[in-house]
Amino acid sequence: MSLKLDGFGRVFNRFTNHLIKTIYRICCPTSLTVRPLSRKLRESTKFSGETNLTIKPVALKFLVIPMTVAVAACSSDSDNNAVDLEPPAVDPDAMVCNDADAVNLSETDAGDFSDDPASPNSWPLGAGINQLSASTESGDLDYVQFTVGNCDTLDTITVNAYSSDAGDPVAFFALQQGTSFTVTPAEAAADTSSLFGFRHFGTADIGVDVLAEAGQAPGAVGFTSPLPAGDYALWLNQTGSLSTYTFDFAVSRVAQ
Ligand SMILES: [Ca+2]
Repeated sequence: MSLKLDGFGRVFNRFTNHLIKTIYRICCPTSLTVRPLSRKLRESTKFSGETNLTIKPVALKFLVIPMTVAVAACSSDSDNNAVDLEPPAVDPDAMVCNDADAVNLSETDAGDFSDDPASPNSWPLGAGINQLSASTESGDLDYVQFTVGNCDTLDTITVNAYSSDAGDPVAFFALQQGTSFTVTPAEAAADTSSLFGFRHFGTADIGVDVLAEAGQAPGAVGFTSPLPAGDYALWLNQTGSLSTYTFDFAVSRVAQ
């Protein structure tokens, strides 16, 4: 970025140039060169270069003009040259990384998972393989809310095991973002647009990562795995015979 300054005396030019550069450096990450052309005070102040700015009247000198030029030049640079801004500084006190290890959640230990979408079982994930095990059948809905901690990502959800007493080959799961599930099964059946992702799973999916495909479900909000830190609600459903399932939730932790 280059600006040419015209219309000030020597001392005022130096003062103005310094202010422009200082303010510009605060506003923009790119360098700026300001070159005075004349020491003669004129009725207007002109700047040439990429921005070709003209600012009147000169009575707005000292603070107003340098600030205007710097901000205008910054805006011009941002619009025309797609300036990459520095990422916002992260407050270390506000960003505490999760340090928990993987933890399993099962109906064997916790009892039947919640049937209430507004109050699912809570499951904070840790680094490693977190296993979710339960059984479901017609009339038994399972709702679980899991949390991916700061500095963690949920990379995959792999079907570890699935079996059905009467040979029902598939069950169903869906995801929403947040701490509760807000869509009823009937609403989801009619309109999937409020679901973050969903997928059937069953005997044919042992060893398969169902997270990635759930994010590509037609009509859903959709996502690309891995999932970042945040709260997610899981709805597991089987409209057929009693089926048991185990998922492996694989969580990675970014090195600190
Ligand atoms: Ca259950």
